[in-house]
Amino acid sequence: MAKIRLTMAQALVKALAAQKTVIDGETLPLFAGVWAIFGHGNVAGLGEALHGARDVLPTFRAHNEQAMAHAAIAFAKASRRRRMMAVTSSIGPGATNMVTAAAVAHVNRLPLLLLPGDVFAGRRPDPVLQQIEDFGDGTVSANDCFKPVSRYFDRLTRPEQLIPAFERAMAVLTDPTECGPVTLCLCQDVQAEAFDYPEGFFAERIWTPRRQRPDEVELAEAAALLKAAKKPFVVVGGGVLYGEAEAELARFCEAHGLPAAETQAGKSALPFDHPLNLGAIGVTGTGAANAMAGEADVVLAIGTRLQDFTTGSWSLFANPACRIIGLNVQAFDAGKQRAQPLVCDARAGLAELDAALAGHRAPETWTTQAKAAKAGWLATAARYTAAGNEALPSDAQVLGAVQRWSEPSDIVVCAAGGLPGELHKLWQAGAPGGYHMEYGYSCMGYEIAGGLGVKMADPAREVVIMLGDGSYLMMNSEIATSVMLGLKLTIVVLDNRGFGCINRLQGATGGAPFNNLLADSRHETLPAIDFAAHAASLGAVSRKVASLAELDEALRESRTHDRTSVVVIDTDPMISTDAGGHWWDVAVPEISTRAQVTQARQRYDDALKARP
Ligand SMILES: Cc1ncc(C[n+]2csc(CCOP(=O)(O)OP(=O)(O)O)c2C)c(N)n1
Ligand SMILES: [Mg+2]
Repeated sequence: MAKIRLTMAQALVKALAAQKTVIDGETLPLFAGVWAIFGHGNVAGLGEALHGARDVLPTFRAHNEQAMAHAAIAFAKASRRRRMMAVTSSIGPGATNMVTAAAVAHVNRLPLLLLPGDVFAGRRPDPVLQQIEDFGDGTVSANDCFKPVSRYFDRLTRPEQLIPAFERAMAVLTDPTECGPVTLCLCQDVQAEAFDYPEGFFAERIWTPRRQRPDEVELAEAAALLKAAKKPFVVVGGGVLYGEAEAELARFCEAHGLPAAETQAGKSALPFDHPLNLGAIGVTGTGAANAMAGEADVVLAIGTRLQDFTTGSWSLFANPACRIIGLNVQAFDAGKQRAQPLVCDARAGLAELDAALAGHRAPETWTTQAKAAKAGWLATAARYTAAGNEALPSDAQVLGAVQRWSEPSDIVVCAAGGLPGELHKLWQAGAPGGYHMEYGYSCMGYEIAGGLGVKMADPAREVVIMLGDGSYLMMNSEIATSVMLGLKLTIVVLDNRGFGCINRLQGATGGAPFNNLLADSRHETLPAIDFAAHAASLGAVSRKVASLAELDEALRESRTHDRTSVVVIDTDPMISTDAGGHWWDVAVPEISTRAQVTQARQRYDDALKARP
């Protein structure tokens, strides 16, 4: 076979550009681009290669490696794992800056190709600048930190290793079951070394998502459980969106009279006003969903990891007879908590389960009960999101204002703080994908960079980022990148002057107000941070508003801007929506000199005893 002589970095870039996918009949590059911050570990090798390929594989520059990876992760999530991005850093600090983001992708099962530079394979100049030097192991570099947070990890110490490493990387990135971060560490000297690569390595390859069909026995068992159920219930996870199964899900629930509730990742799969959609489930769930989940005797959990927020730390499904059916592409998830596994793709699995149920319907009383519970919850929720006259609005009231202004095609983005709980309970998501919540790792600082990635995936939709002052301060630099790239974001900052949700959690576990709100933290001067001035300095249009009425006006204005706009509003740190929700297992000290802690421990022990 003909050979093409290239450096390893040139070959990698050429191979990346050759990967394609077909979406709605259009052939698109699988990799929409490469985020890059250069240093000595990647500028000469990979930097040269990316420059040569910039017309077929765009390179984007940002300000923080973690943020670049957040943007790439959000791009993949908003693209429903059908497209992805790569991120490259230098060695040392640039590389380890991406470790947290690798964990975000790992938890959320999202494809992300990380390309950190690495030390010299030839070790000639050791220790090179930023090389950590392990005293006992010559093969270790800082990049070994990626191993536990990568689904596939490799270090390229010879240029020809790229061929098998790339194959394995692609297999993981495109496999719905294995999907997650892949780290290819690129030794600096090896990036620059030339090799005769076979021409076929660069052949165009079209990736189509695999739709695994269910096993016959598992399907029969699952159908039997559902047919026998008196109170069947569906939990809708992110796998429904990744499987592009939202239409099948709606049909399935309607055909069999099944009430459903959504996890953070599954929200927006069913229309919020679908009569069988009871909204959020779990710790941040609606009263309606949680009441029904508490009675359910069979729970069909579709495409969910069943993390503690979904299961109320395994106290939510309180019916002693309750059985779970785990419909999941990944056997690891499908069998959790002694579930009846149904290992398959959501769309393929729902179609076959539908056929196996042969028109069977849940008891009419159960479905009717669900519809009534939903109506009751909507009335309750409306009280929390209505505008009031308080000096400081609650997060829910700000959410209400954003909701009333939003359009069905808008995408709301969030990740950490008190807002994820409020949004999960109260936000009425528009079109599928209109609710983008990173709540697998709930990583503060994901929001703005993530919003940028969402906008790149779906430029026609308005992206609205809601975040707290804490998340904003942790990572805001990509506001400047959004302005530079002409990618408009609307950012609403809820400033409650500290880590409001953790302060409330501290109080609930008996703790003294300590080290969460700025006022309760060691200080000489209480900070008065001007977020609007800060955002303006990064190039955004910005405005601080003094009331919900002014917020309405600022939001209306923001829709007319073509530049990123930031609206800041002060909120009450002490209030959150107390309706709905469920117990969450947060361990309280057994011994304390504080009476409040001892009392909280008593409540905790009682809750542990009450668990099913
Ligand atoms: C990177 C990271 N560090 C710490 C946490 C733990 N944590 C969760 S929410 C939170 C406070 C967030 O503050 P803010 O963004 O102001 O939101 P608020 O709680 O005030 O609504 C903290 C510290 C986290 N989720 N992510
Ligand atoms: Mg805050």
